[in-house]
Amino acid sequence: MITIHVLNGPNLNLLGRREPQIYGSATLSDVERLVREKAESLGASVVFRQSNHEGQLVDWIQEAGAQEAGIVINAGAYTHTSIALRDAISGSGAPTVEIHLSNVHAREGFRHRSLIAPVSVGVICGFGPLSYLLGLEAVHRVMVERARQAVPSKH
Ligand code: CA2
Repeated sequence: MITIHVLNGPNLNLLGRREPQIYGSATLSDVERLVREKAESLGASVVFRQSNHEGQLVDWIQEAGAQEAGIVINAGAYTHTSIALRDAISGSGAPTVEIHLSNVHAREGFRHRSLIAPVSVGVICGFGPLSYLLGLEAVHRVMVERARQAVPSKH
């Protein structure tokens, strides 16, 4: 079974409780419920986690890689600063989709740069909680396709 780790970075535990004009009113638990429903419809297993600590996120990325799982990551502000997360993603070999609730390109200049985008399969931003579901579907499709290509053809 395909397993996807959905990882959330700093301050995302506050979702739905502060700055609803930017991030909406859904809490992280609401997002987790939607993600679990989507994973079930895909027939995938999901691990959903949040940490405010960079090293913890590095450990979880390594864990996903060791389990040959995929990753959907909203790295929060670490997206724009963390070489450690970038190295962890690239070293893990896990297909990774970077996601954001907000459209980071319509916001402050410092949010336009992502250190993890170049080592991710792709980036989805600006769709609120739907970004998580699109990210889940995208990484699932990539993993199904990679598994199909790994099976030797009969022809
Ligand atoms: O749009 C996103 O998903 C972000 O990853 C959210 C990060 C921000 O630093 C990124 O540039 C874009 C911030 C997450 C903090 O979320 C809060 C939620 C509610 C109240 C305060 C912060």
